[in-house]
Amino acid sequence: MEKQRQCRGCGSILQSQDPQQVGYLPEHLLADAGADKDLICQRCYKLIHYGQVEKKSEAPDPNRVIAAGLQWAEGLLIVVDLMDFEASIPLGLRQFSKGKKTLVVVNKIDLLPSRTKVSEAQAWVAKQLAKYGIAGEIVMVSANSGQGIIELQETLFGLPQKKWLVIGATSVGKSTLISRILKRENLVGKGSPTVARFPGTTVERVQWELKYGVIVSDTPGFVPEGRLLDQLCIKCSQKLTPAKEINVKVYNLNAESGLVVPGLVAFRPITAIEEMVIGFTASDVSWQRTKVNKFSSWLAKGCKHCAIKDWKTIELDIPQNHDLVIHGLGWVSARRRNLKCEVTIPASVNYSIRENLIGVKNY
Ligand SMILES: Nc1nc2c(ncn2[C@@H]2O[C@H](COP(=O)(O)OP(=O)(O)OP(=O)(O)O)[C@@H](O)[C@H]2O)c(=O)[nH]1
Ligand SMILES: [Mg+2]
Ligand SMILES: [Zn+2]
Ligand SMILES: [Zn+2]
Repeated sequence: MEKQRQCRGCGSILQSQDPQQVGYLPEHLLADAGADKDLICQRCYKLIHYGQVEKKSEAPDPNRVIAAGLQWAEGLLIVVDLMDFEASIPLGLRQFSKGKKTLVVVNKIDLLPSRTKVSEAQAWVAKQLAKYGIAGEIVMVSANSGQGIIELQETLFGLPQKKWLVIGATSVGKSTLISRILKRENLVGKGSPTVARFPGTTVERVQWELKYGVIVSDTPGFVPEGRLLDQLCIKCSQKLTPAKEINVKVYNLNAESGLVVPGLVAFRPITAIEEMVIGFTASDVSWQRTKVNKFSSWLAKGCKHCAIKDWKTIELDIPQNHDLVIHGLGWVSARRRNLKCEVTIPASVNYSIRENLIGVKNY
């Protein structure tokens, strides 16, 4: 039987039968390529050269691919997204990481407002991880800017484990991280993992050999339960993936005025007095201040492709200096005192209340 060949960008098994499925490459390109040539599928080609694909393709079950990777690995690089922390925590991994060396790589620190110190965010992460029962050395990085990557490489090269599985939720930046390491090692000649601003880019496991026999393996991200980002069309999920420093805005709200992200969420304090609220979102979306009686018309203004039909409205107390996080969207923060509020979100989306990531800390 002819050996199956893999796309070097996303790991898909190359095929010439179905353009709708991952790994498609027209027959003449696949048949004519020399056996040692690195190939990339049509979807990766479009992503790399035009930064775009129109539709999500059908892909293998990421959990099956991750499970096979766990059998192979000696060490785990668990990647989490600092800007979508709760949603990207791999709770299911706790049982698999036993007996394996684990590094928790906290990515996207370049998106922190410039006033927030990385050391302060790291202390916050340590406290949160302890709550979730996740152990492992924490390394704060930005795969995009390269911050923290030298430290990560030095840690990796100093350890006896050689087989490292890079693992985490979709879109946390696993492929960008590997790509950044390959660049630093001058290994880009061998191609690099495909990166895209929407979830589900990597579809099979792809391995890269670094110095000292260290192998890093890219994996497809697991899809977190209740994260808005995964439930939207490609265009909308691109908007919710922050590219630049996150949006931070202060609002004074009362019982008649609240905040919306059109088509996605509405938030209002239930209070007699004026409240100061800080809203955080990705660079390309923002909370908008509006009258509470306009909420339903704003919520109806969603994208046609991912129009949301089922909503839930929840009454909550946000303690002072805590955030209400809408998974995969952003958060609002109560500053002056505890805040009683009401939030309307898609029925399938989760939320969390946590200590401030950005701002006042009482450690
Ligand atoms: N600002 C910023 N964006 C990042 C960083 N790392 C990755 N990204 C962006 O996050 C998005 C997803 O990156 P990928 O590397 O494709 O993420 P992944 O974890 O491999 O995703 P899947 O393959 O879908 O599981 C892209 O838009 C990246 O540019 C970072 O350090 N900072
Ligand atoms: Mg990837
Ligand atoms: Zn590909
Ligand atoms: Zn949409």
